[in-house]
Amino acid sequence: MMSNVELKVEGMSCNHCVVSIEGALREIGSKGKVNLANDTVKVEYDEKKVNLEQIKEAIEDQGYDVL
Ligand SMILES: [Cu+2]
Repeated sequence: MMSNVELKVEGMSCNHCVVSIEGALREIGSKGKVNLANDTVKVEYDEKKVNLEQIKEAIEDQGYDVL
């Protein structure tokens, strides 16, 4: 069962941010899509493999704040 969440993320400004965040989410086995226009990241993930806390940590580890 796949879950979807949309997170508000502070500090994203350019394509480097998109690549960093989407890559970090891929590494933990989820699929992220950054939207720079409204500062959000949509994440699709399998709750059996990864939880929301890990998703937030992966983004924060790249240097961004999850609101
Ligand atoms: Cu950037």
